[in-house]
Amino acid sequence: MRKIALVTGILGQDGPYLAEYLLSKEYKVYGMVRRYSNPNFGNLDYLGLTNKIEYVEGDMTDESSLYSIIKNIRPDEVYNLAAQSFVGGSWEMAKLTTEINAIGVLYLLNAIKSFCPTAKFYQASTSEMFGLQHDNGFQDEKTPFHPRSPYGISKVYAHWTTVNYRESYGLYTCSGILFNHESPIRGIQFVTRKITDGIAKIKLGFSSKLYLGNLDAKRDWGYAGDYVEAMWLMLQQKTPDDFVVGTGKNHTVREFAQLAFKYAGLDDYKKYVISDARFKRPAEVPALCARADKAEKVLGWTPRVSFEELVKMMVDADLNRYKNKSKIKGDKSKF
Ligand code: NAP
Ligand code: G4F
Repeated sequence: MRKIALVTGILGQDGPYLAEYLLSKEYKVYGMVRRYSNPNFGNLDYLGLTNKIEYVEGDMTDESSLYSIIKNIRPDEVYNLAAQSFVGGSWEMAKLTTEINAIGVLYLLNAIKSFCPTAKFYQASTSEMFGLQHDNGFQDEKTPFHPRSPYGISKVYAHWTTVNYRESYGLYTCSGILFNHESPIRGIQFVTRKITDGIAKIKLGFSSKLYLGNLDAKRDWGYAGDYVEAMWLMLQQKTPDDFVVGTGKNHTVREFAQLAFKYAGLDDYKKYVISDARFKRPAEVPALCARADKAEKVLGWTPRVSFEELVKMMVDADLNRYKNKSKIKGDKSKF
Protein backbone atom coordinates (compact mmCIF):
# COMPACT_ATOMS: atom_id res chain seq x y z
CA MET A 1 0.00 0.00 0.00
CA ARG A 2 1.35 3.44 -0.95
CA LYS A 3 1.58 5.81 1.98
CA ILE A 4 -0.54 8.92 1.70
CA ALA A 5 0.90 12.36 2.41
CA LEU A 6 -0.94 15.66 2.55
CA VAL A 7 1.23 18.71 1.88
CA THR A 8 -0.20 22.17 2.56
CA GLY A 9 1.63 25.03 0.86
CA ILE A 10 2.34 22.79 -2.14
CA LEU A 11 2.73 25.75 -4.52
CA GLY A 12 5.40 27.51 -2.44
CA GLN A 13 9.14 26.85 -2.33
CA ASP A 14 9.36 23.85 0.01
CA GLY A 15 6.16 22.12 -1.16
CA PRO A 16 7.55 21.09 -4.57
CA TYR A 17 10.88 19.86 -3.14
CA LEU A 18 9.07 17.87 -0.48
CA ALA A 19 6.63 16.45 -3.05
CA GLU A 20 9.56 15.42 -5.25
CA TYR A 21 11.18 13.68 -2.28
CA LEU A 22 7.96 11.90 -1.22
CA LEU A 23 7.19 10.80 -4.79
CA SER A 24 10.69 9.30 -4.99
CA LYS A 25 9.64 7.21 -1.98
CA GLU A 26 6.43 6.10 -3.73
CA TYR A 27 4.04 8.17 -1.61
CA LYS A 28 0.72 9.29 -3.01
CA VAL A 29 0.96 13.06 -2.58
CA TYR A 30 -2.04 15.31 -2.06
CA GLY A 31 -1.28 19.03 -2.33
CA MET A 32 -3.61 21.56 -0.75
CA VAL A 33 -4.20 24.69 -2.81
CA ARG A 34 -6.28 27.73 -2.02
CA ARG A 35 -9.31 28.65 -4.09
CA TYR A 36 -7.90 30.69 -6.98
CA SER A 37 -9.16 31.54 -10.42
CA ASN A 38 -5.59 31.17 -11.64
CA PRO A 39 -3.39 29.14 -9.29
CA ASN A 40 0.33 29.44 -10.01
CA PHE A 41 1.92 26.06 -10.67
CA GLY A 42 5.24 27.64 -11.71
CA ASN A 43 7.33 26.08 -8.94
CA LEU A 44 5.88 22.61 -9.49
CA ASP A 45 6.38 23.04 -13.24
CA TYR A 46 10.00 23.98 -12.59
CA LEU A 47 10.54 20.55 -11.02
CA GLY A 48 8.30 18.78 -13.56
CA LEU A 49 5.77 17.70 -10.90
CA THR A 50 2.51 19.43 -11.75
CA ASN A 51 0.81 16.32 -13.12
CA LYS A 52 2.10 13.97 -10.44
CA ILE A 53 0.12 15.39 -7.55
CA GLU A 54 -3.53 15.12 -6.48
CA TYR A 55 -4.91 18.55 -5.64
CA VAL A 56 -7.42 19.35 -2.93
CA GLU A 57 -8.88 22.80 -2.31
CA GLY A 58 -8.59 24.21 1.17
CA ASP A 59 -7.57 27.27 3.12
CA MET A 60 -5.82 27.47 6.49
CA THR A 61 -8.34 30.11 7.57
CA ASP A 62 -11.32 27.89 6.73
CA GLU A 63 -11.79 25.25 9.41
CA SER A 64 -14.44 23.25 7.53
CA SER A 65 -12.26 22.81 4.43
CA LEU A 66 -9.46 21.36 6.59
CA TYR A 67 -11.90 19.01 8.34
CA SER A 68 -13.23 17.73 5.00
CA ILE A 69 -9.77 17.17 3.57
CA ILE A 70 -8.54 15.18 6.56
CA LYS A 71 -11.79 13.20 6.73
CA ASN A 72 -11.72 12.33 3.03
CA ILE A 73 -8.02 11.62 2.53
CA ARG A 74 -7.12 10.07 5.90
CA PRO A 75 -3.42 10.72 5.36
CA ASP A 76 -0.56 8.80 6.96
CA GLU A 77 1.49 11.99 7.14
CA VAL A 78 0.59 15.68 7.09
CA TYR A 79 3.22 18.30 6.29
CA ASN A 80 1.95 21.76 7.18
CA LEU A 81 4.00 24.12 5.04
CA ALA A 82 1.24 26.66 4.34
CA ALA A 83 1.92 30.09 5.75
CA GLN A 84 2.02 33.80 5.14
CA SER A 85 5.79 33.35 5.27
CA PHE A 86 7.11 36.80 4.43
CA VAL A 87 8.41 38.40 7.64
CA GLY A 88 8.68 41.86 6.08
CA GLY A 89 4.98 41.90 5.17
CA SER A 90 3.74 40.56 8.47
CA TRP A 91 3.56 43.97 10.19
CA GLU A 92 1.09 45.23 7.56
CA MET A 93 -0.90 41.97 7.66
CA ALA A 94 -0.58 40.96 11.28
CA LYS A 95 -4.14 39.62 11.65
CA LEU A 96 -4.08 37.62 8.44
CA THR A 97 -0.62 36.29 9.29
CA THR A 98 -1.90 35.17 12.70
CA GLU A 99 -5.06 33.60 11.28
CA ILE A 100 -3.13 31.57 8.69
CA ASN A 101 0.03 30.69 10.63
CA ALA A 102 -1.33 30.28 14.16
CA ILE A 103 -5.09 29.64 14.22
CA GLY A 104 -4.87 27.66 10.98
CA VAL A 105 -2.57 25.17 12.72
CA LEU A 106 -5.06 24.83 15.57
CA TYR A 107 -7.80 24.02 13.02
CA LEU A 108 -5.60 21.48 11.23
CA LEU A 109 -4.56 19.74 14.45
CA ASN A 110 -8.20 19.58 15.59
CA ALA A 111 -9.13 18.02 12.26
CA ILE A 112 -6.41 15.38 12.71
CA LYS A 113 -7.42 14.73 16.32
CA SER A 114 -11.08 14.30 15.34
CA PHE A 115 -10.84 12.34 12.09
CA CYS A 116 -7.41 10.80 11.70
CA PRO A 117 -5.51 10.68 15.01
CA THR A 118 -2.98 8.17 13.65
CA ALA A 119 -1.68 10.69 11.11
CA LYS A 120 1.82 11.99 11.79
CA PHE A 121 2.06 15.77 11.68
CA TYR A 122 4.95 18.04 10.69
CA GLN A 123 4.78 21.76 11.56
CA ALA A 124 7.01 24.20 9.67
CA SER A 125 8.47 26.12 12.58
CA THR A 126 11.21 28.65 12.08
CA SER A 127 14.40 30.19 13.41
CA GLU A 128 12.49 33.50 13.39
CA MET A 129 11.06 32.29 16.72
CA PHE A 130 14.51 32.86 18.26
CA GLY A 131 14.45 36.44 16.99
CA LEU A 132 16.55 38.67 19.17
CA GLN A 133 19.53 36.87 20.68
CA HIS A 134 22.04 38.83 22.69
CA ASP A 135 25.06 36.55 22.54
CA ASN A 136 25.47 36.46 18.73
CA GLY A 137 25.97 32.70 19.12
CA PHE A 138 24.13 29.53 18.08
CA GLN A 139 20.51 28.51 18.60
CA ASP A 140 19.33 24.99 19.39
CA GLU A 141 16.16 23.29 20.71
CA LYS A 142 16.75 24.73 24.20
CA THR A 143 17.31 28.36 23.19
CA PRO A 144 14.51 30.65 24.50
CA PHE A 145 12.30 32.34 21.92
CA HIS A 146 12.15 36.11 21.45
CA PRO A 147 10.18 36.66 18.23
CA ARG A 148 10.49 40.11 16.63
CA SER A 149 7.63 40.19 14.12
CA PRO A 150 3.96 39.23 13.85
CA TYR A 151 5.22 36.35 11.71
CA GLY A 152 7.60 35.13 14.43
CA ILE A 153 4.91 35.45 17.08
CA SER A 154 2.38 33.49 15.00
CA LYS A 155 4.91 30.71 14.54
CA VAL A 156 5.62 30.53 18.29
CA TYR A 157 1.89 29.95 18.88
CA ALA A 158 1.82 27.20 16.23
CA HIS A 159 4.99 25.64 17.64
CA TRP A 160 3.64 25.37 21.18
CA THR A 161 0.26 24.13 19.92
CA THR A 162 2.09 21.37 18.06
CA VAL A 163 3.99 20.45 21.23
CA ASN A 164 0.82 20.65 23.29
CA TYR A 165 -1.19 18.31 21.03
CA ARG A 166 1.61 15.77 21.41
CA GLU A 167 1.65 16.14 25.20
CA SER A 168 -2.12 16.42 25.71
CA TYR A 169 -3.52 13.92 23.22
CA GLY A 170 -0.58 11.68 22.38
CA LEU A 171 -0.62 12.68 18.69
CA TYR A 172 2.54 12.16 16.65
CA THR A 173 3.35 15.83 16.09
CA CYS A 174 6.78 17.27 15.28
CA SER A 175 8.03 20.77 14.90
CA GLY A 176 10.96 21.38 12.57
CA ILE A 177 12.71 24.60 13.55
CA LEU A 178 14.26 25.32 10.20
CA PHE A 179 16.74 28.08 9.51
CA ASN A 180 16.61 29.96 6.19
CA HIS A 181 16.68 27.72 3.16
CA GLU A 182 16.70 28.88 -0.39
CA SER A 183 16.66 27.61 -3.98
CA PRO A 184 16.02 28.70 -7.56
CA ILE A 185 12.27 28.66 -6.75
CA ARG A 186 12.54 30.79 -3.61
CA GLY A 187 9.86 33.52 -3.50
CA ILE A 188 11.06 36.68 -5.21
CA GLN A 189 10.51 38.85 -2.10
CA PHE A 190 13.10 37.03 -0.01
CA VAL A 191 16.51 38.63 -0.01
CA THR A 192 18.56 35.84 -1.63
CA ARG A 193 16.26 35.47 -4.63
CA LYS A 194 15.77 39.22 -4.82
CA ILE A 195 19.54 39.52 -5.17
CA THR A 196 20.00 36.75 -7.75
CA ASP A 197 16.97 37.94 -9.76
CA GLY A 198 18.31 41.52 -9.56
CA ILE A 199 21.75 40.42 -10.74
CA ALA A 200 20.28 38.63 -13.76
CA LYS A 201 18.32 41.75 -14.70
CA ILE A 202 21.42 43.94 -14.35
CA LYS A 203 23.67 41.52 -16.19
CA LEU A 204 21.30 41.23 -19.13
CA GLY A 205 20.59 44.96 -19.30
CA PHE A 206 16.99 44.97 -18.01
CA SER A 207 17.87 47.03 -14.95
CA SER A 208 20.80 48.97 -13.47
CA LYS A 209 20.35 49.02 -9.67
CA LEU A 210 19.27 46.75 -6.82
CA TYR A 211 17.53 48.28 -3.80
CA LEU A 212 18.05 46.41 -0.52
CA GLY A 213 17.45 47.01 3.20
CA ASN A 214 19.76 45.97 6.05
CA LEU A 215 22.94 44.52 4.55
CA ASP A 216 24.41 43.62 7.95
CA ALA A 217 21.78 41.05 8.96
CA LYS A 218 23.24 37.55 9.29
CA ARG A 219 21.42 34.39 8.31
CA ASP A 220 22.23 30.68 8.26
CA TRP A 221 21.34 29.88 4.64
CA GLY A 222 20.99 26.31 3.37
CA TYR A 223 19.45 24.61 0.34
CA ALA A 224 15.71 23.80 0.44
CA GLY A 225 16.23 20.49 -1.38
CA ASP A 226 18.34 19.27 1.56
CA TYR A 227 15.94 20.47 4.24
CA VAL A 228 12.85 18.57 3.06
CA GLU A 229 14.64 15.33 3.85
CA ALA A 230 14.88 16.43 7.49
CA MET A 231 11.10 17.01 7.51
CA TRP A 232 10.47 13.47 6.31
CA LEU A 233 12.99 11.97 8.73
CA MET A 234 11.22 13.62 11.68
CA LEU A 235 8.06 11.67 10.84
CA GLN A 236 9.92 8.32 10.58
CA GLN A 237 11.13 8.15 14.21
CA LYS A 238 9.82 5.94 17.02
CA THR A 239 8.76 8.96 19.04
CA PRO A 240 7.84 12.45 17.89
CA ASP A 241 10.15 15.33 18.78
CA ASP A 242 11.28 18.81 17.72
CA PHE A 243 14.48 19.52 15.81
CA VAL A 244 16.59 22.49 14.79
CA VAL A 245 17.75 22.24 11.17
CA GLY A 246 20.46 24.47 9.68
CA THR A 247 24.05 24.53 8.44
CA GLY A 248 25.79 25.97 11.52
CA LYS A 249 27.37 28.78 9.45
CA ASN A 250 26.02 32.24 8.85
CA HIS A 251 26.76 35.10 6.47
CA THR A 252 25.63 38.70 6.11
CA VAL A 253 23.30 39.82 3.36
CA ARG A 254 26.27 41.87 2.11
CA GLU A 255 28.41 38.69 1.81
CA PHE A 256 25.64 36.95 -0.13
CA ALA A 257 25.38 39.92 -2.51
CA GLN A 258 29.16 40.27 -2.87
CA LEU A 259 29.62 36.61 -3.78
CA ALA A 260 26.63 36.51 -6.13
CA PHE A 261 27.65 39.67 -8.03
CA LYS A 262 31.21 38.38 -8.32
CA TYR A 263 30.08 34.99 -9.60
CA ALA A 264 27.95 36.74 -12.25
CA GLY A 265 31.04 38.64 -13.41
CA LEU A 266 29.92 41.98 -11.91
CA ASP A 267 32.91 42.54 -9.69
CA ASP A 268 31.99 45.49 -7.48
CA TYR A 269 28.53 44.96 -5.97
CA LYS A 270 28.69 48.48 -4.47
CA LYS A 271 28.19 49.97 -7.94
CA TYR A 272 24.75 48.40 -8.12
CA VAL A 273 23.37 47.94 -4.60
CA ILE A 274 21.54 50.87 -3.03
CA SER A 275 20.49 50.91 0.60
CA ASP A 276 16.80 51.76 0.77
CA ALA A 277 14.89 52.43 4.00
CA ARG A 278 11.71 50.94 2.47
CA PHE A 279 13.22 47.49 2.93
CA LYS A 280 14.26 47.90 6.56
CA ARG A 281 12.05 46.35 9.24
CA PRO A 282 10.48 47.94 12.34
CA ALA A 283 12.31 45.33 14.46
CA GLU A 284 15.15 43.37 12.89
CA VAL A 285 16.51 39.93 13.72
CA PRO A 286 20.20 40.75 13.52
CA ALA A 287 21.79 37.29 13.46
CA LEU A 288 20.77 33.63 13.43
CA CYS A 289 22.93 30.51 13.35
CA ALA A 290 21.85 26.92 13.94
CA ARG A 291 23.30 24.31 16.21
CA ALA A 292 21.77 21.24 14.55
CA ASP A 293 23.64 18.56 16.50
CA LYS A 294 20.43 16.82 17.57
CA ALA A 295 19.22 16.47 13.96
CA GLU A 296 22.58 14.99 13.02
CA LYS A 297 22.66 12.61 15.99
CA VAL A 298 19.03 11.41 16.00
CA LEU A 299 17.97 11.81 12.37
CA GLY A 300 21.37 11.31 10.76
CA TRP A 301 20.73 14.54 8.82
CA THR A 302 23.43 16.91 7.56
CA PRO A 303 23.24 19.51 4.79
CA ARG A 304 24.88 18.68 1.45
CA VAL A 305 24.91 21.92 -0.53
CA SER A 306 27.36 24.60 0.66
CA PHE A 307 26.71 28.34 0.83
CA GLU A 308 28.93 28.95 -2.22
CA GLU A 309 27.17 26.22 -4.24
CA LEU A 310 23.78 27.62 -3.27
CA VAL A 311 24.70 31.14 -4.42
CA LYS A 312 25.97 29.83 -7.76
CA MET A 313 22.91 27.61 -8.28
CA MET A 314 20.57 30.55 -7.74
CA VAL A 315 22.53 32.99 -9.92
CA ASP A 316 22.74 30.45 -12.76
CA ALA A 317 19.01 29.72 -12.56
CA ASP A 318 18.03 33.40 -12.75
CA LEU A 319 20.49 34.15 -15.55
CA ASN A 320 18.94 31.29 -17.52
CA ARG A 321 15.43 32.52 -16.83
CA TYR A 322 16.18 36.02 -18.11
CA LYS A 323 18.13 34.78 -21.11
CA ASN A 324 14.91 33.06 -22.16
CA LYS A 325 12.75 36.14 -21.67
CA SER A 326 12.16 38.96 -24.09
CA LYS A 327 13.27 42.35 -22.80
CA ILE A 328 10.92 43.50 -20.07
CA LYS A 329 10.00 47.10 -19.50
CA GLY A 330 10.89 48.74 -16.20
CA ASP A 331 12.13 47.31 -12.95
CA LYS A 332 9.97 45.14 -10.68
CA SER A 333 11.83 46.17 -7.50
CA LYS A 334 8.71 47.12 -5.54
CA PHE A 335 9.45 44.44 -2.93
P1 NAP B 1 6.29 29.94 0.70
O1 NAP B 1 7.08 29.78 -0.55
O2 NAP B 1 5.83 31.30 1.09
O3 NAP B 1 5.00 28.99 0.55
C1 NAP B 1 3.94 29.08 1.45
C2 NAP B 1 2.70 28.45 0.82
O4 NAP B 1 1.62 28.63 1.75
C3 NAP B 1 2.25 29.09 -0.49
O5 NAP B 1 2.13 28.11 -1.47
C4 NAP B 1 0.90 29.69 -0.16
O6 NAP B 1 -0.07 29.53 -1.15
C5 NAP B 1 0.45 28.86 1.03
N1 NAP B 1 -0.55 29.58 1.80
C6 NAP B 1 -0.50 30.86 2.25
N2 NAP B 1 -1.63 31.19 2.88
C7 NAP B 1 -2.43 30.10 2.83
C8 NAP B 1 -3.74 29.82 3.29
N3 NAP B 1 -4.49 30.73 3.92
N4 NAP B 1 -4.25 28.59 3.09
C9 NAP B 1 -3.54 27.65 2.40
N5 NAP B 1 -2.30 27.86 1.91
C10 NAP B 1 -1.76 29.08 2.13
O7 NAP B 1 7.07 29.34 1.94
P2 NAP B 1 8.28 28.28 1.95
O8 NAP B 1 9.55 29.01 1.86
O9 NAP B 1 7.96 27.18 1.03
O10 NAP B 1 8.19 27.77 3.46
C11 NAP B 1 7.33 26.68 3.82
C12 NAP B 1 6.98 26.78 5.29
O11 NAP B 1 8.17 26.74 6.06
C13 NAP B 1 6.27 28.05 5.69
O12 NAP B 1 5.36 27.71 6.72
C14 NAP B 1 7.37 28.93 6.27
O13 NAP B 1 6.85 29.84 7.20
C15 NAP B 1 8.26 27.88 6.91
N6 NAP B 1 9.68 28.19 6.98
C16 NAP B 1 10.36 28.56 5.86
C17 NAP B 1 11.72 28.78 5.93
C18 NAP B 1 12.52 29.16 4.72
O14 NAP B 1 13.64 29.64 4.88
N7 NAP B 1 12.00 28.95 3.51
C19 NAP B 1 12.39 28.63 7.16
C20 NAP B 1 11.66 28.24 8.28
C21 NAP B 1 10.31 27.99 8.18
P3 NAP B 1 -0.16 30.42 -2.47
O15 NAP B 1 0.86 29.82 -3.38
O16 NAP B 1 -1.54 30.21 -2.89
O17 NAP B 1 0.16 31.82 -2.08
O1 G4F C 1 15.09 36.84 3.03
P1 G4F C 1 14.37 37.43 4.17
O2 G4F C 1 13.12 38.17 3.87
O3 G4F C 1 14.11 36.23 5.17
P2 G4F C 1 13.79 36.18 6.74
O4 G4F C 1 13.18 37.44 7.20
O5 G4F C 1 15.02 35.72 7.44
O6 G4F C 1 12.67 35.06 6.78
C1 G4F C 1 12.80 33.85 6.04
O7 G4F C 1 13.46 32.89 6.83
C2 G4F C 1 12.74 32.51 8.03
C3 G4F C 1 13.63 31.50 8.76
O8 G4F C 1 14.42 32.18 9.68
C4 G4F C 1 11.41 31.93 7.62
F1 G4F C 1 10.74 31.50 8.72
C5 G4F C 1 10.61 32.98 6.88
O9 G4F C 1 9.37 32.42 6.45
C6 G4F C 1 11.39 33.39 5.64
O10 G4F C 1 11.48 32.29 4.77
O11 G4F C 1 15.33 38.42 4.97
C7 G4F C 1 16.59 38.00 5.44
C8 G4F C 1 17.35 39.19 5.98
C9 G4F C 1 16.54 40.04 6.96
O12 G4F C 1 17.35 40.40 8.03
C10 G4F C 1 16.18 41.28 6.16
O13 G4F C 1 16.02 42.46 6.94
O14 G4F C 1 17.66 40.05 4.89
C11 G4F C 1 17.39 41.37 5.26
N1 G4F C 1 17.17 42.17 4.05
C12 G4F C 1 17.96 43.19 3.63
N2 G4F C 1 17.46 43.73 2.52
C13 G4F C 1 16.16 42.05 3.19
C14 G4F C 1 16.33 43.04 2.22
N3 G4F C 1 15.12 41.19 3.15
C15 G4F C 1 14.25 41.30 2.11
N4 G4F C 1 13.24 40.41 2.02
N5 G4F C 1 14.37 42.27 1.16
C16 G4F C 1 15.40 43.17 1.16
O15 G4F C 1 15.51 44.05 0.30
